[in-house]
Amino acid sequence: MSNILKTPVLPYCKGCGHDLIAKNTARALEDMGLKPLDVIVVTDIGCHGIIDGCLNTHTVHGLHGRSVALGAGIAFGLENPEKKIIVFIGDGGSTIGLQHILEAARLNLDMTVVVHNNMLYGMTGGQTSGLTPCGFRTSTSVSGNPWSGYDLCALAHTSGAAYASRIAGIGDISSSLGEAFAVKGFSLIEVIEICPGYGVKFNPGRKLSEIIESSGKLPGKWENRREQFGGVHGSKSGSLFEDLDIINSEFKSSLEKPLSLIISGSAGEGVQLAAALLSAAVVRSGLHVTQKGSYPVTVGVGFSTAELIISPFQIGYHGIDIPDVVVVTSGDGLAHCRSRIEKMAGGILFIDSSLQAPGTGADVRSYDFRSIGARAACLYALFRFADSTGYISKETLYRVISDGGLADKIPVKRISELIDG
Ligand SMILES: Cc1ncc(C[n+]2csc(CCOP(=O)(O)OP(=O)(O)O)c2C)c(N)n1
Ligand SMILES: [Mg+2]
Repeated sequence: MSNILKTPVLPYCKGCGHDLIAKNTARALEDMGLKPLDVIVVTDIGCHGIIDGCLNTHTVHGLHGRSVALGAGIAFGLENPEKKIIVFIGDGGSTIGLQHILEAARLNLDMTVVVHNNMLYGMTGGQTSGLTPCGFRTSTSVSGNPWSGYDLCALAHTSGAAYASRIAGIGDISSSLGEAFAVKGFSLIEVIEICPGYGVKFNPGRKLSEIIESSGKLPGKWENRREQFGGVHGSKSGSLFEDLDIINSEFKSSLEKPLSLIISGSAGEGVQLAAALLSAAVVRSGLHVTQKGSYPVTVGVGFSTAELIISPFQIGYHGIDIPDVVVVTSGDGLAHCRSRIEKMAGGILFIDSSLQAPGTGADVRSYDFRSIGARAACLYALFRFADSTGYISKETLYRVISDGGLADKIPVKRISELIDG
């Protein structure tokens, strides 16, 4: 009795090649001395996929066509190179998710894909798949498939698979499976079968060997001598936060409740940079902040808007409906947030003096922000915000600029003259 399989009676139709593959897979793994938990089987959607419940191995059931991508993810993350990753997939799934196979082959990830090629979509009623041979009858090609199927082994081989083989699903295939399992790197083994439910019914009297012969996709083995992907096994990238500088809070703020701030100007005029500098100053002041940028996909033209929530408390949601404060430095910026400015019943609107402020309940404060030059207008406006609200000190902003090495690039002196007179 197999220790890989929970039961000798598998839930397949009588005569199904999937049964042969499952039993021979178990035999091959046992011959290799692998214990059930040394093996991770990822199955796809389809008749072959119902094997999960019969396996003592680790199992993951994927979405249709995506099981190779799941297997690839496991290969990338797995720290123990002794574990064996096997993906079970049908002819339907392997052509629906063909690119996942080609990518895993191209990277030569350490895994084996077993393609259960019964030449049609078995589970859903016998429809034609991308591997159905020319002339083979299915429920959707009643007079025979007019096209030939992909040569999956050739595709895997030319994509870089260390090993690809095609065999007929007849007799003891455990040594062929074992050969594929033993490969270090990406191996694919395509097992050709006839679905006893639909293949036999639609193609009476045809023999598997004759179908294989006339398909032109003959059994064979194709190898590439290459190293398995070097990045695999234990070389996971660290936390993305590890590389970030810790910002210490060394200044104080008088802000007692959350404040929502929209900064809106034109692309290329430093809106996002100014918002990032203000955010850093906010953190230095012992507060929390979220920053969200929005701009057209063509990033070089049109508006550029940053939305900030500044709060003495942790922020659970970064969306802003009606803002407390809006800073507008250009016509593009005004057009983008005009409707929200109009909805403001209070708060403050800082707006460039070249622009006509919309009707709003906000306190409108107009300054010639652009006099300092378009690229620094937004930052100058944020100094005005800091100066008139007092939530963030100007000192904190100056410190963020100089610590960021930006003192030469930003007209700090001119800003200071304009603000402090
Ligand atoms: C994304 C998605 N598309 C379609 C289906 C419907 N569906 C379920 S099984 C199947 C066919 C499976 O055929 P194959 O991969 O050849 O496996 P077999 O049943 O023949 O073993 C399809 C199309 C699905 N479950 N999910
Ligand atoms: Mg199939």
